[in-house]
Amino acid sequence: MDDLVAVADRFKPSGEVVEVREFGSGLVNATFLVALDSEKEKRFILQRINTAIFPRPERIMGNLGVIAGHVQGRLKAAPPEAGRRWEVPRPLLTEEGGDHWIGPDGSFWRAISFIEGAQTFDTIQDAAHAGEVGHALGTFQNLLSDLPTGKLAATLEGFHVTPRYLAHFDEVMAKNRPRKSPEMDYALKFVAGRREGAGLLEEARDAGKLRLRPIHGDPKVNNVMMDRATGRAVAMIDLDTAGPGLVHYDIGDCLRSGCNPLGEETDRWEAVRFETELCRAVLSGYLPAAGAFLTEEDDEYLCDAVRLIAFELGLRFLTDYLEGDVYFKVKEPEHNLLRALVQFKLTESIESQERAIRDIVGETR
Ligand code: GN1
Ligand code: MG
Repeated sequence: MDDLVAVADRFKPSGEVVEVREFGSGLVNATFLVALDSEKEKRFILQRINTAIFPRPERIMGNLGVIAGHVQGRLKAAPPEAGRRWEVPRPLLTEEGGDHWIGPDGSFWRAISFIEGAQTFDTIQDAAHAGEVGHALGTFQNLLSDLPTGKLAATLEGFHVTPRYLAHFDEVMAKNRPRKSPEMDYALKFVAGRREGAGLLEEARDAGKLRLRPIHGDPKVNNVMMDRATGRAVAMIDLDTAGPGLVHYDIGDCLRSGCNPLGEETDRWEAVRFETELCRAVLSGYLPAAGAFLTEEDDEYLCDAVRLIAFELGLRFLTDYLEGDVYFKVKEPEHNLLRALVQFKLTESIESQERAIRDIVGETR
């Protein structure tokens, strides 16, 4: 703990560090909430970036600076409508003026401002919450829609390119023989039956039908901060994967997360369902906030995107389970297998309701 206080001390905006405690439910980085005895900034977020996963963490910080600057400019020119606020996490600087600090052991630390008066939820609460989650993603993308993608760096090369995850799964399978169980059997059959079509979004991009834009990369429910008083979305946090990408990755991820009321950590995987009424709510919040940049061709791929991103996340969890949990943090040995089953059940539910989802996309546009 003393060490953490010393690290936090390097970033403190004012006052003394009174407490550092673990915070949030992220699966990759180590996150802490730092409390200060200060009148000004009372707390901030301190994180140790997992450099085994993010090999170029300085790119994350570069993007964060570019995004914060751009969005602040846009908000100055056109503030949010009455009754709403919109905030962007800001990087805090060290005394030397750097946006990160590298520890003697090579660990990469950064600090970001805390958004006061707001909270996150790990699972979707109701349709109003779903609408706000959609609104948050649309607002985020809209505020960056005039930022040239060249200004943002890729922090994880090919992050949502599903065929890459299939190739990695094959490599891992070639080296490991999974223990037999009905669940593993289901999971392996599930993947085998969905190899075709995994490259749909990439093919559409290569054919010039979809193009790269600034995206968030990880817009799941608990990355949207909700105002405690008004219940409205106030910020998208965790910008580590923000960069150039297809907006479809974002919409797909937001829907796979926002339309699964049991949440991605449930142990009732067989009961997992994609709720189309929540899908309607997310899209009804998303589309007006996103504004004019979506084309008809974009619409065409929205339904495929949600199916693909749910499948991709399941495949990532399954691969990590087979590889010995080298990527996602786990609380128990079968955790990643269970997470994979949740996403596969969700994918199945999306597949079986494709017609209804396509209709909702049409109706909410
Ligand atoms: C990881 O670490 P966290 O919780 O922000 C992952 C996302 C997954 C998510 C699933 C860099 O995000 O892609 O959708 O877990 N982030 C990375 O909860 O791989
Ligand atoms: Mg994340």
